[in-house]
Amino acid sequence: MEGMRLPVLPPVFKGGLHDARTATSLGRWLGAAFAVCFVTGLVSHFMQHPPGWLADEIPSRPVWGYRLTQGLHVASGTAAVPLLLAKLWAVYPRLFVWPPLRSVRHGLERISVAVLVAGALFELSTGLLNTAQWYPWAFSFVPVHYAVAWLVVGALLLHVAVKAPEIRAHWTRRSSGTLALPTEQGADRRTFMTAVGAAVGAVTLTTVGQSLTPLKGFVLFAPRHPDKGPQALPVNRTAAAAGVERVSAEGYRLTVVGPRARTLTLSLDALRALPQYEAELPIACVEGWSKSAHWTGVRVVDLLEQVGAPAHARVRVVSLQLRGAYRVSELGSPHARDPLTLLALRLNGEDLDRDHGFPVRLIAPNRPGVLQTKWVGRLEVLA
Ligand SMILES: Nc1nc2c(c(=O)[nH]1)N[C@H]1C(S)=C(S)[C@@H](COP(=O)(O)O)O[C@H]1N2
Ligand SMILES: [Mo]
Repeated sequence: MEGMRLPVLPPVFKGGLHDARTATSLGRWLGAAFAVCFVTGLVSHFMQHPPGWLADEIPSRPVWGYRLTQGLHVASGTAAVPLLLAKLWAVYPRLFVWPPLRSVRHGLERISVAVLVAGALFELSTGLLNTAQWYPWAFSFVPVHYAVAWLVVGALLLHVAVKAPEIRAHWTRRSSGTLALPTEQGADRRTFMTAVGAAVGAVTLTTVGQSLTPLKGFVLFAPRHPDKGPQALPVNRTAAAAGVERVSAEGYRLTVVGPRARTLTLSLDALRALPQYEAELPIACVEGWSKSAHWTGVRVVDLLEQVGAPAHARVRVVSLQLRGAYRVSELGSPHARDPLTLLALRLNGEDLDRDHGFPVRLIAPNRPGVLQTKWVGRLEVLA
């Protein structure tokens, strides 16, 4: 190597915390956060977009199921932010290894790390912006966030496989024999890990309250406060934004279309005259906020019986809203049959606010917020 001149001298890193031990300690927490985030993300994906064979297998219980999984998804993603930043800080000197390519294996390893880092940064930043309902990009969030998640998981598994020997060597509390480090460095690492832990605790505590009501007093950074909004419930799309602010109580009609085009048309008064049921059910938005509320209305299953729908019927719920991604949703048969699935007329003891779907909205147990269709005008039985 003597005759060779380096174009740029690689920087020298003297800090003791850019070592494999620190990287492994952080990596296992980051790995755990990513695992929770990935699994709960899959749950969310398949509940929102079930393929045909799965549509009737999505259970309608427990009522708080989606509230829990999506709360975990957003909490684990948020907690991963300080962990990822700390991990990148611990390992960034490796960007400057010299020579940059030692072998084909080394090259592949570096490519997989590049994919992992880019993908992880992409997922966490798009996810965070999504929780803030801010979409400063041209692509459609859901399919891209979903596809890149697979890329990250693939690269992560590869990374763990490649690093298995180092992970094994540094996994236990005390690295053995020759790997043992000076006590001073151990103390530095403990301080660093404590600081990272505190950062994770702080971001979690100040955002998780948008889902976990007992902690709502700590909500500082979360984009939604669970108590803000009419009738103490947040609103995503208002009636004005959806173009349905002029729907009148007198002019309103609900149409229920059954098999062989058997149709039932009900005015709002007719709906109010039907047996009313109550349910305590949460709205659990994909963006991570959720809030339980008290709903009163007509059971969907009762309406289905009136038009002679078969027991296994799947149902399409159509909003009066004319445009927008969330104007139509489907109920798989477990949800359609569930006695807690209501066309709600009332919320927390009052007629629905326009922004919550007046005159009629769908509310069902264990269901993503995007599928809790507001301003419902039509139910169609899909055999
Ligand atoms: N027709 C219609 N229904 C809709 C939406 C919409 O944009 N249009 N938004 C959904 C979303 S994303 C959520 S989280 C819930 C929010 O309900 P809320 O505003 O009553 O809290 O409504 C859902 N129902
Ligand atoms: Mo939502």
